[in-house]
Amino acid sequence: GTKLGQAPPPASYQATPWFPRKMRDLDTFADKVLEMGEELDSDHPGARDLAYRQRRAEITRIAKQYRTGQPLPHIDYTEEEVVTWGKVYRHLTQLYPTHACREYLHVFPLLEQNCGYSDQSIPQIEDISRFLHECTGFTLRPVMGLLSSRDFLNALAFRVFHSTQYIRHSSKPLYTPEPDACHELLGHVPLFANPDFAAFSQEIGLASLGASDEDIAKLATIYWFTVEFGVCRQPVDPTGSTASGADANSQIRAYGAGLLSSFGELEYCLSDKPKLLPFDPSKTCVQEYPITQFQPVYFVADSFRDATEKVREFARSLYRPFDVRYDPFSQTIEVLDNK
Ligand code: HBI
Ligand code: FE
Repeated sequence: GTKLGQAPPPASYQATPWFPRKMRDLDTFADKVLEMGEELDSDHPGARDLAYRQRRAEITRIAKQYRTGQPLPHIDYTEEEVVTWGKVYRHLTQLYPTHACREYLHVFPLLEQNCGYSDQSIPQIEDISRFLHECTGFTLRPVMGLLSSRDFLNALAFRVFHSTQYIRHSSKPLYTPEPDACHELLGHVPLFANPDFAAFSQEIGLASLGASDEDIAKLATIYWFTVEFGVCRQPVDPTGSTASGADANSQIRAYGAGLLSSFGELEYCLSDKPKLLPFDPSKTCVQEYPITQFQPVYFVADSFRDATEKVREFARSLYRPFDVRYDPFSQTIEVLDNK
């Protein structure tokens, strides 16, 4: 309830939007995709390949039917899909030692040992989800395609990441206009095994529960410049490369999934071409960005812990008439009506 002396809600905050309170509530997202769920755009590399479109429809249908508590769908990948995955895998793994952050490099061999990561086969999200759960409590859920920012971020509050299972079209192995399994499994998955990164991701998710549309847009922009396109400063590895923005004692490395899953942009982001700015949620949240070109601007985090603290402080500055807390034992959101 409203306490005496408390500022009234800003005009931009209407009634509290619905948000998931328990794990099963995420089932309501299953058929709410924005685009690319069942149809492909006319400029999609696979748009005129009937066999590809049927394959996409099959994998999409499987995601649509998934419900909380069921085993995660096993996909029998075709030879062609494995070949495409293998090309992406070999290209990217060649760059990781000099371009990926140390947390990513620490986890990657564990995924090879425990989850079947290799250039010869596509790992199954069931195996990955079990591994992540043991590391940080993160789990994966299949998804048809792009969710709204609100739904996608809300799931992060539960340490749930929505993962597509289809593979990009074989005609353009190093390009995809949308998230695919290569992006999810090579770009996103490794860092969800890191406790500090898991906490950071959940922090954005918690801030998104019941947030105004305006604040969701800000949080989605923060997500974009961190989880998708974040770079970080870390101590120099004497065997590694140096990049712009680094000094004698520090170097810049990539941790964003959009970078770690893109051969071209992973090289570009550490070159002297883009502009680097310090990560500061109140500034980052209003930065404009292109979605179909390399980013002109990246934000540099000092550490995942520092970034988490900054997002928590930023979230406190947003208006919401309650606090939230995640209870991992019951997998529910507690709403603290204390404001
Ligand atoms: N949906 N399935 C899916 N995967 C994403 O990576 C994703 C999404 N919806 C929105 C989104 N990412 C972000 O760009 C932000 O809007 C949160
Ligand atoms: Fe992504």
